[in-house]
Amino acid sequence: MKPQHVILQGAPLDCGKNRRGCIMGPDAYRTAGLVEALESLGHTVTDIGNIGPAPYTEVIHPKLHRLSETIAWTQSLADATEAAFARGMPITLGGDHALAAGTVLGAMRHAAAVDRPLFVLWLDAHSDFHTLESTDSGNLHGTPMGYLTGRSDFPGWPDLPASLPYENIAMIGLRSVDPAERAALQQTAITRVDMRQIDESGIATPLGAFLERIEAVNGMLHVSLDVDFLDPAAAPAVGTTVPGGATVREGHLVMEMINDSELLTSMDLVELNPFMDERGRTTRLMVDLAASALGRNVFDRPTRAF
Ligand code: EXY
Ligand code: MN
Ligand code: MN
Ligand code: MN
Repeated sequence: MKPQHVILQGAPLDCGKNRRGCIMGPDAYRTAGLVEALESLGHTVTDIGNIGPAPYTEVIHPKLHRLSETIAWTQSLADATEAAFARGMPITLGGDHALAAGTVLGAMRHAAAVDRPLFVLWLDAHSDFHTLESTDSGNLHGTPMGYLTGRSDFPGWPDLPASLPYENIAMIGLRSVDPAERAALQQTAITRVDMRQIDESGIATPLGAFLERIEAVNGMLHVSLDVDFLDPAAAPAVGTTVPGGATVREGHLVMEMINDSELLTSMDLVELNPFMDERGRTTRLMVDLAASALGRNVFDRPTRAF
């Protein structure tokens, strides 16, 4: 990837589920050396620090956890991400996956302003495609794709400039999709790549096809990387572990292909729960993967030998 000016923004959002800990994510990435890793690749980095939610008053909802706070974060993160595009490439340090409602909305606004189509690569065990009605858990980190695609009303949430087209989404790594999500996904043109397909055919073929479609129309690419995309043996620091996930090499291959494509325009690193990590190894892996997406080869580490 050509040298970028990276805008790091911390989003210590912890309201998308009950288990606490993602609030510590942004500082864990900083501690693990994300800024230095990106600078060593030739990029310049501005860390704007941590963002907070827009002002809000929590109104207790009978089913949905911390709905008002999540809406307030969506507002502030959409504004911050849109503003960051004026200066460089936004990379958002989560925080749980509810934050993607705001970051992708910000990217959608920017894409509309520059008249380019936005594509989203969702690297996750889950589809996060619930509506406010279909979620059983009431955990809003399971809903950002439902919101962004406009498949249902999200009253009180920021308006979308337009719905994110299903054709512009690829979900890779799926292995925990609720029945209501599955039924809805089957009605869409979202590219869905589950772990069985990855086992049988590899991860490069569907990803390569998606990247080619983006390149063909001069699209922007937002990557939303959920820690639980990875196998919990490699990445234990997440509250929603699902066995049978992507290997370290599959993760790096995805990032290396993204780097080669020169298509990346924004990224989220989400669901890291440092409270559950083992001597920082999940955090370091996420830093390595982010660096791979922006230019580092896995065999080219300056600080650690194999
Ligand atoms: N589908 C489940 C739910 O709605 O509660 C689990 C969602 C987990 C979401 C994680 C972050 O990707
Ligand atoms: Mn997720
Ligand atoms: Mn997930
Ligand atoms: Mn559910």
